[in-house]
Amino acid sequence: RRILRGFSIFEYHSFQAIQEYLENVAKRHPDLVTLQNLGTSYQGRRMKLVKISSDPNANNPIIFIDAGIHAREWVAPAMALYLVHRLVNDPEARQELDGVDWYILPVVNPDGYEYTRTSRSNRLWRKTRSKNNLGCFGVDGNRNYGFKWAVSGVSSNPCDTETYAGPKPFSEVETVMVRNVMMENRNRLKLYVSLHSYGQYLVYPWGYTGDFLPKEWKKLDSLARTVSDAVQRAGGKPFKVLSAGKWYPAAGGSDDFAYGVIGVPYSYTMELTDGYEFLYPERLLRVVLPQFFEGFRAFGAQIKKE
Ligand code: ING
Ligand code: ZN
Repeated sequence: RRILRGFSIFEYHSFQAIQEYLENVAKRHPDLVTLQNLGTSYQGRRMKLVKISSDPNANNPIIFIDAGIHAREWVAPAMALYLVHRLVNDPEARQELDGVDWYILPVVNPDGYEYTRTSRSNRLWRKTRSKNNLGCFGVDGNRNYGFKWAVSGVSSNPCDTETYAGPKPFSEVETVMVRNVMMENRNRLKLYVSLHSYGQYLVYPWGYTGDFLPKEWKKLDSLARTVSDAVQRAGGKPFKVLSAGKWYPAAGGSDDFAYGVIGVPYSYTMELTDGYEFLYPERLLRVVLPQFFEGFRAFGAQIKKE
């Protein structure tokens, strides 16, 4: 379905095209959508938080979704954008807005994202693009958050292309921006979901250890299963639900930070799609994105109930 002069929601887009789409949505729906400038990425790309609210003065609970902390996981920004599209344009989905505000940051790591788009050989880049002293580039944004930083599942080698945690917690401007969004809204933030790919996992804290679970793990587990069921009812694959650390321990993830430091009661990492690793075919987006949306409806329903 074509919207906004040739922009298809079921395609992968450049960071600039994504930004233009968001500007257009905000312009067409000023009553519903505002864009908050968060600052610029390492290479100077302007990052904007999409705030969708039918009543910005109501102090509603907030659901915060981010995507694209890992450059190569293209289906995650595509899902975040689709979420914006449905919440704004679908009259039935608009019901999900009553009583809940949705804050969406579709591309946390725009420098890395653009790097994966520019040449075939860079397609599987994961990290940011900040330069470090060894002449290597990038930090794993999902090892860079300041909770139990670097205690497990990380590399301390700046040239490691996968899990380098950075020289210190929040060394990356991009993770600082996400932290700022969480800090500024900590009282109203009830659900945080970080979108990744791949493997069809829906995991919750702790990520830094698999030895034990948070005290309230049953709440986290049960909502995740509700979401997975909703996706399955829509024809999608179910999610594997467990704590991130029981899958594989890794510290410095955004979901642990949201849960352990900010105190967000529901915090998840969602690994979208299965079967194509990081190269999820564009032609299948129109099949899976609507299925995943039903999962977000279930998330919204729970937060409304609380
Ligand atoms: N997986 C996440 C990663 O950052 C994760 C998920 C985080 C698992 C923390 C366990 C602990 O490794 C992907 N695909 O990036
Ligand atoms: Zn990832």
